[in-house]
Amino acid sequence: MDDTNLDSIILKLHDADAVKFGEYKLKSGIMTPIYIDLRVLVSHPALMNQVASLMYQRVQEEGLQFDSVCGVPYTALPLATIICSRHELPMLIRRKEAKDYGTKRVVEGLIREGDLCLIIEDTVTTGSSILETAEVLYKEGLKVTDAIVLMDREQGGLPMLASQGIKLHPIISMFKLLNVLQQSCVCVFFFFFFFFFNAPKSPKLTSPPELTSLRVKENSTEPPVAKKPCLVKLSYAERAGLPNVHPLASKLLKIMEDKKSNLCVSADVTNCEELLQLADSVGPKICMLKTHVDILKDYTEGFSQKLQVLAEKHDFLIFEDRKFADIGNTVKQQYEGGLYQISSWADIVNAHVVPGPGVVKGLSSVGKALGRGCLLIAEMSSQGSLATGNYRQAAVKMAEEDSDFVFGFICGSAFSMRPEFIHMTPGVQLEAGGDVLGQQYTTPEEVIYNKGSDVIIVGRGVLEAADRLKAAELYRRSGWDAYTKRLSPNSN
Ligand code: 5BU
Repeated sequence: MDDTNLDSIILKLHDADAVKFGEYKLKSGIMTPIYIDLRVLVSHPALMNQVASLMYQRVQEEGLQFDSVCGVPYTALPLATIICSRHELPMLIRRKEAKDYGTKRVVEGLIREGDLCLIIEDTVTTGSSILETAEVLYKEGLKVTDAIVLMDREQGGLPMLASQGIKLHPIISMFKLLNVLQQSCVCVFFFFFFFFFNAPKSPKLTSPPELTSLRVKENSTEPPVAKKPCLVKLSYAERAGLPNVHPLASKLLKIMEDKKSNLCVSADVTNCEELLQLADSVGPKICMLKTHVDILKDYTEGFSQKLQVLAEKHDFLIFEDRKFADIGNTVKQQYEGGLYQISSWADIVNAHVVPGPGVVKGLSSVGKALGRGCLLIAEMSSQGSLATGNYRQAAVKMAEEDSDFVFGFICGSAFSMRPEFIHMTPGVQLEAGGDVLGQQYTTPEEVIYNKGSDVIIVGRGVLEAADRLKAAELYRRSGWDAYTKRLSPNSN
């Protein structure tokens, strides 16, 4: 999809007053500072046509097969009508109430048992409207596997529908909408933070009081599904059980919950014996051990076997921080071959997104069958990193496209609203600061509580301590306290 076209439509939607800022109650009962009202489209026929084109373009890009199209009443009805009329597709109309005279039908149009119906919707929050329409269609003997939606508020609709067998294809995410508007309207910046991070308490972010009062909050009439729309409010255990979670992510989240640890120690030492001793010592305190196998002076195959035994003994995952960054065919060989044969012992590896999706495809062709997983580097902790702005969005897109292998990100803060993705942050020490070579440090509290990330990655904070085990325990406790504080109902 052409990004410029999408940006221009977002701006037009804003101009048409389809995006409103204030204090609104959604159908689900959730209070929100951002209301998307696409009913206004009927008064803007040119924009309505553009939106319909965008939706049909998505249908084609996804190669969706279906026998009929049904718009969720009422806002999506004209959109479905335009699409069907333009492309001569059979349409169905779902009545909100059955007629009490004549045929008393709840769905108008030609219905053939077993036909596949594509749902069109304007905005999705929890996904309940789409599900309601799908249930009416099921009763008529129709099947529903896909739904196209213009705006996804990213409040649990996608995973909820997926758990019901309906794949949602959103065109504009809330993240994208706010990103585009932010570039043309400074105040949106604040909504962006309030919406996505439930008002982080970073001292750097000062906000006008009137905006603070518009913070997204769940009220007493919260919807039955997607109980906690903000991912940072879900516990690791809850996320481990989500229908779409990658098995390795689920395993990691369970380890984190069981061991009360969101600490990954970065074992940046240069000989195997020292690394194994470190792993054995800090093993009970960590959920993951990160390696740089190519800094070991004396690597042997026996070493990786011993490391796996320790991982089993102490119940942690092994993450080789290899940062693959080549074409698919090359990374495939780097991952499975060479001296280190990384795929044979590392549960997790990571990759830069610079090469494009081929890097993930190459790694996945080796790792998926072995049950391995991959993290994409969306941001780096080093000063002057070029991984900013759209770069992060590109990483999200790549992760979503290969979510059967990619299960999370290396980043400074949480940004994906899909709770099945895990955010991990390096550059962590108990005191903020940096080193002389551009590394920048943030505290566990800032990373986990304010920035909403899930895992702290700590190297020298532990390695340079006089007592490494004691230091690991300090970091474990600090990261865990920040997490429990984030989950507490009183936290923002
Ligand atoms: P430190 O000693 O806590 O600064 O070590 C951090 C580790 O995390 C080190 O192994 C880095 O290679 C790794 N790292 C990082 O610091 N920043 C990044 O953005 C990425 C990895 Br990606």
